[in-house]
Amino acid sequence: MGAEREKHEDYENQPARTAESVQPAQPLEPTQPPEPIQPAQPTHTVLIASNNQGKVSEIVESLDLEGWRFLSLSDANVTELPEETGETYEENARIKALAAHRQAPHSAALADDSGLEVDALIGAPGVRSARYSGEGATDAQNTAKLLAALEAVPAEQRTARFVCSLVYVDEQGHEIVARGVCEGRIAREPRGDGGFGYDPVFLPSEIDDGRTMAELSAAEKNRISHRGKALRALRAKLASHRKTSATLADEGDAPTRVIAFDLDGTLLEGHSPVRMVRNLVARRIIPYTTAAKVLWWGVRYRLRLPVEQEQVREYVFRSFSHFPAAEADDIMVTFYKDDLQRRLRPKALETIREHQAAGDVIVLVSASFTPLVREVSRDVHADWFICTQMEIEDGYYTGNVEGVPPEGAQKLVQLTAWADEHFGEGAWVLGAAYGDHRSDEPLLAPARQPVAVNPDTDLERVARRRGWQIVDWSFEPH
Ligand code: ITT
Repeated sequence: MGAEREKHEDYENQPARTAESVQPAQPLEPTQPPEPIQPAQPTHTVLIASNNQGKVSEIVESLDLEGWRFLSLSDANVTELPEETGETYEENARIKALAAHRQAPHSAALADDSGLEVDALIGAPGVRSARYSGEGATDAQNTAKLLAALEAVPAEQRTARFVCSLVYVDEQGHEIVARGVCEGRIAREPRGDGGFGYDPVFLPSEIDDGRTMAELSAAEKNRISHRGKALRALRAKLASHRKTSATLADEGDAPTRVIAFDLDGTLLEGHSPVRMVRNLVARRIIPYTTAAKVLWWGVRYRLRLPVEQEQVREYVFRSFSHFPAAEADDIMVTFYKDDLQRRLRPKALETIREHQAAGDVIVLVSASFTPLVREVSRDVHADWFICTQMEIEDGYYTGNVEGVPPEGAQKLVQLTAWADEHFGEGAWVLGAAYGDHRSDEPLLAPARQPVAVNPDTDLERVARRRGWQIVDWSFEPH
């Protein structure tokens, strides 16, 4: 762990590797001729959010991506993961990945949640697999309980499957999810000492020679296992995000069409930070004095009087400074579900679906905050989002912004940087851009199809002068 991984261009066709074959990259000899210039590949540090050493080694062996290095929880000084309160593997994996990401915000995080589902036990132990025979249970105790529960169950009814969900969260909080399933049956007694967990009693259907999962080599398990499948799906998704211009040019692809959507007043009926403050006041999370300042800010924004975006951020996030960032994020997600989710404009959703059907890449570009924009992005199945990231120190929001917030001309700057990195300079076009506010003009101007959505008077004037499309997406949320 912690070592730079070897480079591989073709993620899908790599040979299976063993733990011994993983070597730190060797420094170049000074006498070697210079390498031809390659498109820059960023180095990513990925924190594996798991205390299960069996999982960690399987993940590190399978996920050897170019320019990546892996850290364990102890490498990153992350002492504990939160309770797994989700009802699905994906929810639990997200809880672990986000918690690790918050404690080490400069790294990406990857979490696995997995389990064994036995048909004769109506899907048990499922998400409770690690705790089947109680908190802190050992693999041997869990396996013994399982065999006892199935004692009277005949061979043909001992069908089961391992399921794995992976949640990967990158440095900016963007999420990629992947899943894998491995079908099999439960043996009568444990055999083999490879793998971990329920492997000694699991007879995988894909290698039907009587061996349990614990009797397979690491490479055999990786080929058929739920985790191996989920990791391959994740690698493919990661690879498609990292396609370079060289690859696109080689394939002779048409340029990728990127479609940019602003959030507040465009996708959403309303302004998310202002609505959130109202909600937080009603829930007594922030004081009335702060609320008054933010609401006054909102009035000035609507009246197009000069406003300082950073003021509203500071008001909101200073109120959060006495909660751990994880709790503050949960508060924001609850607000999204209670309020913002039903304010997503149906016409916006329909437009996104049309672009998706045409194979376009959807990117949300919003000055609103990560937990809110991430939820919208998930709901509309956007390919990416760019938003304001607030600084976290020692697990608490400081009220300062991390980096530069995407507002005004920065929306286009950050979208261009992202698309150049992912598709290659010159290999993508801004197919369409949707915005509502005069500050969205720099984002809309270079788009092949600029669309002013319920624009304010300034943007409407520009749109009329330049012949941009103007649409009315307003609706009454209930
Ligand atoms: P982390 O949460 O720290 O990652 P954990 O072991 O608690 O580790 P889970 O909550 O995801 O992880 O529980 C998964 C349990 O499912 C695991 O402890 C095993 O009992 C079982 N399991 C998952 N994958 C398995 C595999 O490949 N082979 C055998 N058992 C597995």
